[in-house]
Amino acid sequence: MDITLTQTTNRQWVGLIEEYLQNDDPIINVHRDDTRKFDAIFVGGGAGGRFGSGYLRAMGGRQLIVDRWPFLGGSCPHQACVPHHLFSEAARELDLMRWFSGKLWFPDATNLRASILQVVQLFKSGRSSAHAFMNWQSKEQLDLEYILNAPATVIDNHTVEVMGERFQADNLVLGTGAATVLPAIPGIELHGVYDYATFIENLDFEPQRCVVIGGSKTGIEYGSFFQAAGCPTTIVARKPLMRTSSLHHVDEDLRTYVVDGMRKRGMQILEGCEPVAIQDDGDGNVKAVVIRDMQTGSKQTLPCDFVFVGTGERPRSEPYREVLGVAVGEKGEILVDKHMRTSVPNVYAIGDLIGPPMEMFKARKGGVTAARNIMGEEYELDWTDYPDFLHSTYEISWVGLSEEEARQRYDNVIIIQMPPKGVPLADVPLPCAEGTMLYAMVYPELSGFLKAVVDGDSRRVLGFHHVGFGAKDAFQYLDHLMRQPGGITIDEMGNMNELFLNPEHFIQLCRLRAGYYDGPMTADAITTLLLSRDAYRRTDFIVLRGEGTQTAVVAITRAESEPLFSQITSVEVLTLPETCVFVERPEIDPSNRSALAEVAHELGIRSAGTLVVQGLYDHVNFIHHPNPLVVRVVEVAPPEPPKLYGLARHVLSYADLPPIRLELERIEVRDLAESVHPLAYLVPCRSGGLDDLPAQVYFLDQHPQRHDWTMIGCERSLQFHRHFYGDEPPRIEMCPRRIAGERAEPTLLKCCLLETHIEQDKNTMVVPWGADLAMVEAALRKLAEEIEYV
Ligand code: FAD
Ligand code: COM
Repeated sequence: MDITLTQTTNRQWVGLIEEYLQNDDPIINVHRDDTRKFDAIFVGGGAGGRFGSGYLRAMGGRQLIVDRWPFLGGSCPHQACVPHHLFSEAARELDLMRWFSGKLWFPDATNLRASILQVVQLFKSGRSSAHAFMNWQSKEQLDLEYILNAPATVIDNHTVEVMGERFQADNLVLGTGAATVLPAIPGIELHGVYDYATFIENLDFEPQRCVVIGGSKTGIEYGSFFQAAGCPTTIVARKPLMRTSSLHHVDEDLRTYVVDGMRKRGMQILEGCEPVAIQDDGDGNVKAVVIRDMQTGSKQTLPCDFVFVGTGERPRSEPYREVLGVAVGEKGEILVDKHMRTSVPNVYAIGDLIGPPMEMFKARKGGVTAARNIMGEEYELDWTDYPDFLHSTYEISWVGLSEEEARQRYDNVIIIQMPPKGVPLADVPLPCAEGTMLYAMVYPELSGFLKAVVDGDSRRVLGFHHVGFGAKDAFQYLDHLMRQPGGITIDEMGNMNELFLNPEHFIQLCRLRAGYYDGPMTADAITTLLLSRDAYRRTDFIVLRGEGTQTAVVAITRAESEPLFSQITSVEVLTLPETCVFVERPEIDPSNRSALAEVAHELGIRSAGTLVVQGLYDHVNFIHHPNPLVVRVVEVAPPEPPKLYGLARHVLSYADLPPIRLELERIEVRDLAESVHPLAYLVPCRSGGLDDLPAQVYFLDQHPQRHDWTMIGCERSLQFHRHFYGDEPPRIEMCPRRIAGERAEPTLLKCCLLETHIEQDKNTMVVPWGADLAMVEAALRKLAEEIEYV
């Protein structure tokens, strides 16, 4: 049938396609009166061929598509993406019904069984309208020339034969796609064994029990649909699900969420196993699948009446190898350069025919790339990195690096994850948004998963990973933004005007997580931020530095204490910038509480404030609500500094004590001396500065000749005097203990009557006159016993 001169409508096309699916006549739409040679013949009018043709035509070239089917668009609308999305939507609906069985407005779904056959038939009865649109649009809107329902045979690199007629072109673009390679096992030909294409074309019974062979995307997607429909399903896969070589950048946490979720819904997943045979029930129907554990070699028989082969597809390259001699790779994929040129001049190849990734974006962009180069443009396509997705009963999308990959390449990887690592899934009803709101309220553990992977140094987004619904679109834009020069930073993301509730909750939150904190210094913002982060197992407090010297301090608890890092589970904001002071004091040891208390005192920070010090070795520590124990040190002077005070300060520089601030109460020996006017003075020992008193000074420790002196000393000196000279001179009391009297406030002083031990006198600690550091430390510790500190 030649429709070249007919103005077609979508409705006409539906009828035509239905009719031509049943016969072998070609549908011809070729401008015979156009004398120009074709710039390119597209062999295969799938996504690659159709998009390439459209682009070439728009660039002013002449093209011809030849397809064996009576419609354009290829496998996508006929047997692949479109039915896949229908089945996945059905799976999502059915899954919801099962979880909510008998709840709210949901009917009892205990015995719910959806007909798989009916959904397949629904698709088959509707797909022609999508096909029709492809044909109509290609002809009436894009002005493409095509011959449909006619297989093409390539004769040479310029010639294609269709239904006995030869067409010439400057170039050929091969885009005939891929097909499932069925495993070569006994029973593969039995009734009841299907791949994605035959499942749609040939299913003629209602499956009761299914075995999916292969863990490909299709295996996971269709298997999830069968299980949700009420057909118990087992997936048999050689590798762990989602760890097949055709999927890259799969994050392990995301994978765990997905695969655990499938098991939670009753699917049996047998990884590390391969099929050995499919058993016949005696009537040519499937009875069971025999599988073998690849490690142990043990066999298992899985009864079923339905086998779905989801082992992935292989390019259909044989004819081109034979006729044109194009170079192919290990799996039969036609090898092309970034222009989509094959090894044969003027022959291009695109789409699934050139191997993985077998995705629409590559087919369409490949076709466009071939067209642009054919039309004289130098244009390259790099398909090595791309966003990806699949369905279980969820929509699962990811782009960029997984956490593991990022950690291998970057030092400062920041993870924003929902539910956070280590927190029970049921504790966090996030990410709730499109399609997960009901789950969030009733089954929080089913409300999805998301993860953002960020480079904390550059603040660039490295990867996003999502399980839920409705994020797929956002991911293709995220991919685009991430591929801009310099990528996209979380700060740029934070500037987006969100259409909230959106499944990508991390858009705003991610700003709060990466390194330097430039989010709001509010308790809510900080709490939200930290609850989505991990902390090192020894971290109990976090100091957040904002703009300038803005500083906040929080206390945290972690989910676990064993792993190196675990999720922060609670946050107590101790202080915000209004009450927190940050200083750099390189000479201060910030691990020394008393030193921190001293700086706080010096800066006038009292018990309502907080001081954060960046000190020795750039270490950072803080003192919160400084309220050090104030100890009065009553001590005679000289020497300078008074000895006990000097010892106590020394002790505070190293001992693990609560914050203590020393206040010196000097007993000035000179003042004592000047209170009397003797002929001479006798002082206990030669302490610096006491030799120029108003009268002659003698030192008791030198045992001088007896003079008419007045002694400045304590009880022990008097005992010495009695011992040396047999009498008692006039004496001015110098004993700190006596002078201090009874004290209410914590006091440290010394007494020469003590020799080997320290004494406590209510709040006063008394050490021997010749006390060492250990004794002073013990005295201070005793005074601090009642003090609570961190
Ligand atoms: P095809 O679309 O397969 O087109 C090849 C065309 O060549 C067909 O029209 C065929 O009739 C024609 N042809 C073959 N031999 C001849 C011949 N000798 N003469 C003339 N014509 C011939 N990708 C996504 O991005 N998203 C999805 O959701 C998605 N879901 C999928 C679900 C399933 C079950 C499968 C199997 C794949 C899915 N894919 C998906 C992948 C996607 O369908 C393919 O990557 C894409 O369709 C490939 O396009 P293509 O043009 O290379 O090949
Ligand atoms: C989409 C088919 S189903 S195509 O990519 O528009 O040709």
